[in-house]
Amino acid sequence: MNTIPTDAVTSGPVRSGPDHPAVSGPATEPGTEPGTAAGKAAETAAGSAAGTEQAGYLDEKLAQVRAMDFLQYRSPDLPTWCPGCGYFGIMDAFYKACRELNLAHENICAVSGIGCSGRTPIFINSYGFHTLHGRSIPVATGLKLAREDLTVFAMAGDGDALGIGGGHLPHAARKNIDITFILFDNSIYGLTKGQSSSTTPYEMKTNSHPVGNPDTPLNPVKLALAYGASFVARGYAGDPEGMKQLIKAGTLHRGFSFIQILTPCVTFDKTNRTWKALKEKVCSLNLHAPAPDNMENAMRAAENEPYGTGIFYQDKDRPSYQDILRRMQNV
Ligand SMILES: Cc1ncc(C[n+]2csc(CCOP(=O)(O)OP(=O)(O)O)c2C)c(N)n1
Ligand code: SF4
Repeated sequence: MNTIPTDAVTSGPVRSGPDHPAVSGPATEPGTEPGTAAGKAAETAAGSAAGTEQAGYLDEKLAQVRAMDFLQYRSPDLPTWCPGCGYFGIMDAFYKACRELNLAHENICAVSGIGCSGRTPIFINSYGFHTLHGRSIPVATGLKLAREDLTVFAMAGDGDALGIGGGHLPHAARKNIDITFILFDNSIYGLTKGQSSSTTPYEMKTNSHPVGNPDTPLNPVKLALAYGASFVARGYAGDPEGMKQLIKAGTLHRGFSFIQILTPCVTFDKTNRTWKALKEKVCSLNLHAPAPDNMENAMRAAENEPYGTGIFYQDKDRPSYQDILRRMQNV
């Protein structure tokens, strides 16, 4: 499993923050007293060695980033997210997926609702809609129906998609609208400062429920399966390579693709979905059967593997909404 410190260096801020401390200062050699002349000389030497090592590391990473050529999908606007936010990793994976699919900038449209996750279209070098709260899916649906040639992404936080916008997911899924929906699931309202969301665990203390959340959380993967999504997957913000593969697969899938990304809100959740907790719990999905089109299997995994990542379900044969409309118009 790749983790943020090794892979997502291009999204600078993700390397700092509570669970990803910045590169630590020079260490003093054992046996040299800090503060003495010998100690200071040792500190200076260690410091310059560490500096050289860090510069070498950064040069190497920069060369890798240039070779991958995915920064063309980033807009010139710098994200305003908190240092350490998982969203940097998600966007890193998104840019790389676009690059590897060789998507034409002018044929991509990213549609978001409201929230920290709502800002994503601003940071993509493509067309985009920053719509109303909870409305990324219906706007993306309308766009796709009007312009089938576009690659349409809908992006939303857990509050946006499953709270105020929770009525839209079932219909895009059951109709099999050919869009890719990315759920930025940090299990909290980030933008409005840490209220409980539809995926906040039972009894977790939040700014809206200081003595504990009284509500039972939704299971987004189970919902997507029950609603009839033809592609259902889960990724982790600390695994850019895994997310990139899922976004690519979801984009190539003809029909409604649902991708839940487990991601931390480092500012308003210090106890539940932290980098540390996610790193310990996230694992590859164990589906107990090879075929991803086995619904029973997928449902069991959705119930039993809350931190399993990978593709839960894919039905490649189901016609998309537009395929159905075309067929009906031709009879
Ligand atoms: C109609 C309406 N109701 C409430 C709000 C306040 N509001 C803005 S974003 C948000 C929730 C954001 O949480 P989430 O969707 O999980 O996204 P995140 O900020 O964590 O990315 C709320 C309640 C609003 N902008 N509009
Ligand atoms: S408040 Fe949370 S979700 Fe929003 S940018 Fe900061 S860390 Fe990310």
